[in-house]
Amino acid sequence: MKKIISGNEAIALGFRDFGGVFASGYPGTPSTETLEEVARLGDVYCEWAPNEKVALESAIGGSIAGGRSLSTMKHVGVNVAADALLTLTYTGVNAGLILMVSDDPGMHSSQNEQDSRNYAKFAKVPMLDPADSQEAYEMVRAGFEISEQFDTPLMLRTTTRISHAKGLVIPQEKIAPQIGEWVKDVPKYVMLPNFGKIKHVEVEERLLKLQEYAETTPLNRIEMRDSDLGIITSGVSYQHVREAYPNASVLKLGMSHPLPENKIRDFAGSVKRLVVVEEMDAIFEEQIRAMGIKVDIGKNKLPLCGEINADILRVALDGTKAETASPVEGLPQRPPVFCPSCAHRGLFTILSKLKTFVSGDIGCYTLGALPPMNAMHSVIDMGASISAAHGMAKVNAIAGRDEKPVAVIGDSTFFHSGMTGLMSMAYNGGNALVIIMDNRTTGMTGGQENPGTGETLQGVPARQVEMVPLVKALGIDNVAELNTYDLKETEAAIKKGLEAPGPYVLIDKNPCILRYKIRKPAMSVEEEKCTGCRACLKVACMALGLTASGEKQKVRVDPNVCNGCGVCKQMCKFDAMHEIEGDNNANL
Ligand SMILES: Cc1ncc(C[n+]2csc(CCOP(=O)(O)OP(=O)(O)O)c2C)c(N)n1
Repeated sequence: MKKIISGNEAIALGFRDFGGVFASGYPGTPSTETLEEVARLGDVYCEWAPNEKVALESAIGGSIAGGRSLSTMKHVGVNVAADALLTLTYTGVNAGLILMVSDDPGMHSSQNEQDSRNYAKFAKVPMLDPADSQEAYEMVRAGFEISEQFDTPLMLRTTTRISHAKGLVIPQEKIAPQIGEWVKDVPKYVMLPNFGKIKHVEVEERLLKLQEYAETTPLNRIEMRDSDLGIITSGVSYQHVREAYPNASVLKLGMSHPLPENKIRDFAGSVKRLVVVEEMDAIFEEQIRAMGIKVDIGKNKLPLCGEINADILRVALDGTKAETASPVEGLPQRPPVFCPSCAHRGLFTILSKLKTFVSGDIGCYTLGALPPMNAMHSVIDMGASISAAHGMAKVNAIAGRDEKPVAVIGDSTFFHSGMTGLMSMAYNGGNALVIIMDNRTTGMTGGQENPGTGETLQGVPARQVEMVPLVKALGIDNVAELNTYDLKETEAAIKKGLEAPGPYVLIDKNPCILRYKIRKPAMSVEEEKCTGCRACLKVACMALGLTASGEKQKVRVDPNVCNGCGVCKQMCKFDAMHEIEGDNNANL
């Protein structure tokens, strides 16, 4: 039956339909829904790993044991998994192994804009680049076949638009999972230098064979139309090319690594003007130029940063201005803010007041860096809060500066890669205050399960890792609990942690109100008592607003949005805020 589904859902369906046995991933936009959909489909085993390295290594194990395996992650996740990937390429696979990676051109929801095609080149593995949901589905089958035929892991790359846009998928006949033998093969799977040297030669030979395959596979196709303009492209850029230049001839690369040199040469020879259209890095263009082929337009006109669309193409290729409607002007800015009654709000209200240096991390709490909190001063990658704070404290000590940094990290990020930093801090005699916002979910990516939630990806009860014993086991003696809904208590606890010598860990255990659907009575403002001082607005809650202009403006609470955490009430010196009695937020 035909379906209209996203690229992520299509990959999940392909995994289910084409003999998938084992899948492991770590959430990250825009890849997250893939594994959630595998879980929803239900027929195939899948799980969340605590980080991408573990996810890929588990999938490697699945493949060695004979089951077609999948590992899913966002682009930056491959950095975490790269150690495994760069040697996996030597061992090769037993059953087919696909690493699905989702890039985020335009950085809709990411800390950088890296182009994963670099990893395919770097790791010398084949990469497929679907241009719509149907291709995403079919490329799972092709991916498993290539992986098994060439004894290689394969990268299946999407970008945000391919992952999230919905399109038609016509499912194909299912291939039943067949679990192969679990064979001991030391020279293949034990990458000691002597075996590795042999394997490296094989990897180079494999790449040549893959190049030959790329020449003939229908995954790379030439669509000859008008020969005045020829465009080489792949993935979502193919859609933009077709929209902007429906009459142009196109070489569509479904396989974005390795490239089919002869096919490219033939195509270039058959068109008058050659254009290479690719988002982000000039991966194709550099290789095509290195083949000695003249590229008329590439990154000399097209952007290296952000997404491409049909308008950008038209402007770059022949300077024609797009005739699309311009966006409505004058709309109010809506910067992202913490959810009403999120436990992170109280923490940042106090950190903002104390003006300490906050070494931040990646999660919902990163919003603490934005106005009006302005209370996070570095954010690099997942887990960096603790290790960076450690380095800061060491240099502060050398410089004779008496200031202790604060690291803020969430539970999922702590499990992902914060634990090793904390262990290092304990081991190396560090001196930072670490605040773990243990809201028992991976909030930022939509509330996924993790080793602390007590549930698996399927919602089945699971072993729940307790934070306090874990932190103590890593070598930290000073561990205390924190309740960020209580501002006075939070301020006192942070001051104590900053004054105490050595590493100090505070753990806030308030659960994510969205994930756990927590509802509290809403607040209201007693108008006579409100002086309009706006102290409560410092907590940056979207439930708070001002009364209509004209008279002296006072604060009002939207009861449909307020979730009664009471943090704003604690900011009010005039006792103007109260819970609405009996209100159980029935509107929500
Ligand atoms: C290497 C890497 N993998 C995945 C992500 C996507 N991501 C951003 S924040 C985050 C986890 C947030 O969870 P947590 O630390 O518990 O904080 P919360 O959002 O719940 O406050 C994830 C998975 C990323 N940015 N980098």
